[in-house]
Amino acid sequence: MTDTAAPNQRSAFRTCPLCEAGCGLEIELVDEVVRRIRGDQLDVFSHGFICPKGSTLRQLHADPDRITRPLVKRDGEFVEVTWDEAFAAIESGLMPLLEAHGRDAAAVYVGNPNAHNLAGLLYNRALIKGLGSSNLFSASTVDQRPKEISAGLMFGNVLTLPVPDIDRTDHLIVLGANPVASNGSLATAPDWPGRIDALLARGGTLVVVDPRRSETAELATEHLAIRPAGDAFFLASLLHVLVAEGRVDLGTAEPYVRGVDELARVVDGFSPEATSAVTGLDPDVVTRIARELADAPTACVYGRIGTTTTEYGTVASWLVDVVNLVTGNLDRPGGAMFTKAAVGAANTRGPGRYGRGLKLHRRTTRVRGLPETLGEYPVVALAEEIDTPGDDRVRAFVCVAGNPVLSTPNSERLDAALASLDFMVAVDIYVNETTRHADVILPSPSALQKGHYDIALLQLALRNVANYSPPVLPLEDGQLDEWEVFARLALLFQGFGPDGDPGIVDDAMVAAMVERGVADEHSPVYGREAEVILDELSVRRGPERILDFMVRTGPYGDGFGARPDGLTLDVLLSHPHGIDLGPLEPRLPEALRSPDGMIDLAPEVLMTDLGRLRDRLADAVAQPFVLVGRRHVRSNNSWMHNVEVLVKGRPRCTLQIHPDDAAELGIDTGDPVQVESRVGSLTAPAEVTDAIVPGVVSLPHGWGHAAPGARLSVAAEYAGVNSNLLSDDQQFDPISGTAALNGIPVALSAG
Ligand SMILES: Nc1nc2c(c(=O)[nH]1)N[C@H]1C(S)=C(S)[C@@H](COP(=O)(O)OP(=O)(O)OC[C@H]3O[C@@H](n4cnc5c(=O)[nH]c(N)nc54)[C@H](O)[C@@H]3O)O[C@H]1N2
Ligand SMILES: Nc1nc2c(c(=O)[nH]1)N[C@H]1C(S)=C(S)[C@@H](COP(=O)(O)OP(=O)(O)OC[C@H]3O[C@@H](n4cnc5c(=O)[nH]c(N)nc54)[C@H](O)[C@@H]3O)O[C@H]1N2
Ligand code: SF4
Ligand SMILES: [Mo]
Repeated sequence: MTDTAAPNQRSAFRTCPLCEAGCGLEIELVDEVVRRIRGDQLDVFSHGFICPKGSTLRQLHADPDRITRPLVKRDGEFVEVTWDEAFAAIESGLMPLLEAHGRDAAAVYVGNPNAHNLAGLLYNRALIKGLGSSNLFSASTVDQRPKEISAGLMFGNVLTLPVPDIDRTDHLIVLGANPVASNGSLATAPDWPGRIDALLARGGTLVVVDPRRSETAELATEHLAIRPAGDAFFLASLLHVLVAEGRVDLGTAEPYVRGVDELARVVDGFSPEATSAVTGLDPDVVTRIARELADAPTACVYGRIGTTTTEYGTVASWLVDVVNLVTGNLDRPGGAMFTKAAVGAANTRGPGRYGRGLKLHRRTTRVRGLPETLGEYPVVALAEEIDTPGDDRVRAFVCVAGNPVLSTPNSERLDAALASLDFMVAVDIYVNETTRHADVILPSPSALQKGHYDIALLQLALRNVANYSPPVLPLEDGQLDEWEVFARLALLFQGFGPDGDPGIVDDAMVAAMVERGVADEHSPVYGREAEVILDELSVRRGPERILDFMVRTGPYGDGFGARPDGLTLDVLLSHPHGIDLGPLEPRLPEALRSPDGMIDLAPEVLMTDLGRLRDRLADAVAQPFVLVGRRHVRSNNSWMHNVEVLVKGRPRCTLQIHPDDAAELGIDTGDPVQVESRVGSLTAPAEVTDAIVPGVVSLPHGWGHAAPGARLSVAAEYAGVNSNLLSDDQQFDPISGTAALNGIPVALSAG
């Protein structure tokens, strides 16, 4: 925070927590009221860039619909209660269920905002451990889980995933991502549009592979309109050409790669001619794209949500990295590189290169026997775990910063299942489509009242940067901080009653971290007295204390004296615009964490799954219509439609359809179209556009705000429809359990 001219005015600087880009914000306050939010010109990473959502932290904070006091449902209506009453209601509603039916009687869903939230990232684990249920679900299985698994299998750690070095590359291929709207994902960088402009300005090329001519495709040198779910086949064909033409070159990664001999087995049967019916792409074009990749001085393939959320998500995610690897582009500037994050990265701990690797599928769900990944079950199984009778069914639900009724498949079934629960508690800021089913809602403070360090996403940044923002505004009198809510829930779940002291959890967590550090020969505090370290940290509590320890023991940290000019939380606090730790550098083999210290090019489970793709090639039946999603720069998943400045104007929840298909159906822009899938149906207004290929229609997710009992007065006026009424809980990628949110077969009729 810095003081400006008038004593009642000041500017504060804070990282935007709304998406992965993490732009720096300059927040002007007058009399401690936020007046204006702009891009922070001095931010070391974003240099003043923000999107239209960034400035709306002000409206979100001031939104009269935002919950600021705990709510308990009495006779079907939410009433405001004290914190003590709310926790007492959880104790009396939940604990008897757990005692009678066991811990698995409760399920947890951890939603997307937790990924951008210090309290969520640090304290959720205590809550989950305290609950002790194996029924853990999260947004990961409607998102990035396939990429985490392919990275875990190849490199040994799920967040050791290569990011596209777009600032230095000559040739970028983007599959199933629209960073001009989304601002990028699993590739943290503010201002993707500016970075793409710079790529093109320096003579580089951008190829976008997408069934829609997206905003990013509009900027591209070339757009390939692939059929939905075609990416794994397209990538296999690129490999086929590279192998057939003797263009395989592992570059500097070569000494650390095993499985190269298996390449022939990977590509067997996937010539561009063989995959053309599934991808919809001309074989000559695919062959040329492969040659261009091999010829480019540096190149990088980057795949995102359109590649992960399909039935072949894990194979596609794997093949992206294989293509980068065999064109010599892994771990070199301009290719796909590994970030060296200041905080929290598993790939900066320990001796380097060797690790435990990834174990998959250790247990399965009760009803369908779907396997676990990274300790979680696929969210496509959540509804059935609640609504399928049985003594061991899920009867209670804890929802932390999630809105699965709008964001997960077969929503109608989940909506009904949540209504049938014996007890539900939510930690959230709105009464929305999901939280309306809760018996108790515990509010978290607004973003402006919380400190911020993006522990997760800075591990995937396109530069090494560190940036901590303290809270801009204080908590209200008596308001609990979000970490205190999580800690108190953790104690309650463990049986310590409703009024536990959150400090107990906090102290125990930091003590455990310090104990581990002093006992770890690779930690800079190895062999030191835990008491002395704890004492040095004791000026703070909560997330800031834990963060201080993580920063100081991280790769750039001061090591509590070992490296006196290293980073501490104090150093971060004195750099409100962030600290630039430099461009990404090659990190092989030290970044690996695999059991044998090698990159596995051909993990067995993925090699086996290729059989499923070969079967698909054999019966490539043309589907009538398939549905895909899309994002808009003024939306953020399901929860920012209550901000008037973001939703006003032309309706955005439209069904994009090609003019030929529209003509066949006899519809025009604005006409209602009925869309039906195996699990549900809805009616949406048509948007006739040649930006989408024939046979494919697109609807954005996160809309459908007409639910009775929700308190979203603005969003209700711009309700739209919920696209996940159509996505199918039986259609998913079997390795990761991730839902196929793209490529859903649908039938259309004029509505
Ligand atoms: N069809 C289709 N479905 C999709 C997708 C798609 O592309 N197509 N995308 C998927 C993806 S990638 C994701 S990540 C998921 C997201 O889906 P979810 O994980 O369900 O997340 P959101 O929709 O963002 O809902 C976030 C919730 O957190 C609340 N919230 C916001 N800020 C805070 C906070 O600071 N603290 C607390 N406690 N609560 C807060 C909001 O009110 C809201 O209820 O959706 C997925 N669903
Ligand atoms: N404005 C905004 N920004 C966001 C979000 C948001 O909701 N709004 N959500 C955030 C979150 S949680 C995430 S995970 C990221 C996601 O960020 P992105 O991955 O960039 O997601 P989208 O913008 O939905 O772009 C996905 C693209 O994939 C295309 N597509 C669909 N199916 C296929 C397919 O089978 N193959 C190929 N090649 N393409 C396909 C779609 O047409 C679309 O253009 O965005 C984040 N940023
Ligand atoms: S792109 Fe927009 S929403 Fe994302 S961090 Fe930047 S300002 Fe926030
Ligand atoms: Mo996401």
